[in-house]
Amino acid sequence: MVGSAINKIKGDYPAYRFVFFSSSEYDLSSLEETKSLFREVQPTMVIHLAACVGGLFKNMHNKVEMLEKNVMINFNVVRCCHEFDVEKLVACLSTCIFPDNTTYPINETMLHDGPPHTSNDAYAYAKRMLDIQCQAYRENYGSNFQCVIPTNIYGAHDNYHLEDAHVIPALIHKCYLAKKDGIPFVMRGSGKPLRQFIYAEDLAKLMMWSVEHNTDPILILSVPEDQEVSIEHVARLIAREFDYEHQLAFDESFSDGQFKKTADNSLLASKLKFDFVPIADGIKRSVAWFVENYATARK
Ligand code: GFB
Repeated sequence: MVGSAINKIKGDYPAYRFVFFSSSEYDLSSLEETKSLFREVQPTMVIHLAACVGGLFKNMHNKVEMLEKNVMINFNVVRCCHEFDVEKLVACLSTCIFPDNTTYPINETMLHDGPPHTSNDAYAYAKRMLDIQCQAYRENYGSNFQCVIPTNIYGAHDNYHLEDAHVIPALIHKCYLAKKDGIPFVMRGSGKPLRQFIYAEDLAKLMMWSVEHNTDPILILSVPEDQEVSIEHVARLIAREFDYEHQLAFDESFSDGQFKKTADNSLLASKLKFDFVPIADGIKRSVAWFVENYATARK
């Protein structure tokens, strides 16, 4: 999803030759395959987006894979960035890796101040190790290896798998099917948890800004705190796009996961004035993309 968003805006960066590839071409959990990719591409800069990701329910039920696959991918990519003299690495974490029992809003200094939420602790520790690995290379070799920390991402080219997807693509797919079959549109949990959502195309622009200008070792890439919304609000925005809000139902037998992970974006805001796509507009575009690309969308 984020790679596709960067691919969409690459024309705005004529100074760079962009090389994109997917996990079907190179398995980055293999050191040999990672080396052959670096040998072939000889990258100057790397935006590291490769990861085994998923929503709350995938994280809760696939902890071994979320830990081991991500640790191996990150180990190989960062190591190869060093061995192939990459000038700058921008690696991607997530705000779910911050401590769960903390004060809000969370900022870049609080990353390792306590355990993450149990629902995604395996994924969170794998991503925390990516920060530690980049830090180790900075200290030992002066490597220009940085990490950016987006909040929940959504947009076109998402993964719409009904069980493994993040909340927005999962609900877009569920509302699409519910309307088609004339049945209730069921949202999981209470709808009370709060999230900050960043539109993938906004994140793509901020990633490129980070490549060109960011000097901080870790940087939160998020909408401001006052744009935090409830899961119920998101479900209603999606249902309205399908003219199906009257059929919205809640299944509170499912977990709510972490109640909130409110992120402070003031470090980013101190460097860059950025107009984020409002959530209602982003959801309208995401629903339109899914309906148009239903046949080929990942699901
Ligand atoms: O995006 P999401 O799955 O993950 O959102 P997290 C979960 C919230 O949406 C919970 C509610 O409060 C769920 O109860 N929800 C309601 C649903 N209906 C659904 C549904 O059909 N599917 C899903 N998935 N949720 C993830 C981390 O946490 O955040 C990942 O586990 C990653 O590792 C991601 O960091 C950004 O926001 O809770």
